[in-house]
Amino acid sequence: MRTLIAIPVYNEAATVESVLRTVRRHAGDVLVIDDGSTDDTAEIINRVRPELGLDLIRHEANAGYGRAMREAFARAHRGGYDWVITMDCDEQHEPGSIPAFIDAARQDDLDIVSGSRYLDPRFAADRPPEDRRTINKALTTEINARFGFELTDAFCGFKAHRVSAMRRLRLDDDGYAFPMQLWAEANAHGLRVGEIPVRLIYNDYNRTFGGGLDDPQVRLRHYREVLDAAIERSARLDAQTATRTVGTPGPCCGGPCPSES
Ligand SMILES: Nc1nc2c(ncn2[C@@H]2O[C@H](COP(=O)(O)OP(=O)(O)OP(=O)(O)O)[C@@H](O)[C@H]2O)c(=O)[nH]1
Ligand SMILES: [Mg+2]
Repeated sequence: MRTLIAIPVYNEAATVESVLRTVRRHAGDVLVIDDGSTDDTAEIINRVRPELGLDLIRHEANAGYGRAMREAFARAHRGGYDWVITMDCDEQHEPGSIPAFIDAARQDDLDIVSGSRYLDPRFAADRPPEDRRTINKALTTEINARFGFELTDAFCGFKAHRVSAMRRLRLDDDGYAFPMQLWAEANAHGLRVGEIPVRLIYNDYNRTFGGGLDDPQVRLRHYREVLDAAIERSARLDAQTATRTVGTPGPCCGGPCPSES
């Protein structure tokens, strides 16, 4: 089972070196997606890259978290990896949990192993800002209600993804709402999703999303819009496929084919 670790990075000069050094202790193949950072992130990555043997995708201009995820899936596919584990670079995800994701993936009964900061109260090291918790709870409840999932954390960026399953999904969101599209497409393609507990770490209460998403109402509305659009699109595409199938005579089952009646 070949696994790639993929880390999206945007302005993480304070933590990028320690995260990459620690990850390297738990993983062989590491991809960094440096997305037009404007602080010292790029210089730091360039300095440690030869020693740590990192694979790198760099954008001159910021393209977004979702874009980075999609590029990680594509690079994992091209590299012939079976699984790609994504994790953040702000020290909210412990590299020491990577073996737990690999073990869960190795069970071979899931397509997405999602970290959850709310699955096991013993893992609740810190308290997230109220707006983060409220929005997470609201959307996680909605996603479970609509897809029949039993998630406890729909927003954790620490996940293991089966590369072949990701290939089947129609993903095109570039921003922070990417997880909404991922869950909708996972449902539409019947993927098996599950969770493992990860530590809830909150070390910087001044972090921002930017792009107007720091207003919780705006952010909630945006996530819902992306979720609704993904659900509506897959329903539309499924309907088109169904119509096409009805239109085209299928393999003859020996009985009178509908098209001939
Ligand atoms: N490639 C890329 N990575 C990004 C972008 N925005 C954020 N990231 C990275 O994605 C990860 C998650 O971003 P965060 O801003 O921490 O998102 P979050 O954890 O939901 O929000 P916080 O609760 O504020 O930490 C971090 O490693 C960021 O550096 C982006 O535009 N492009
Ligand atoms: Mg974070």
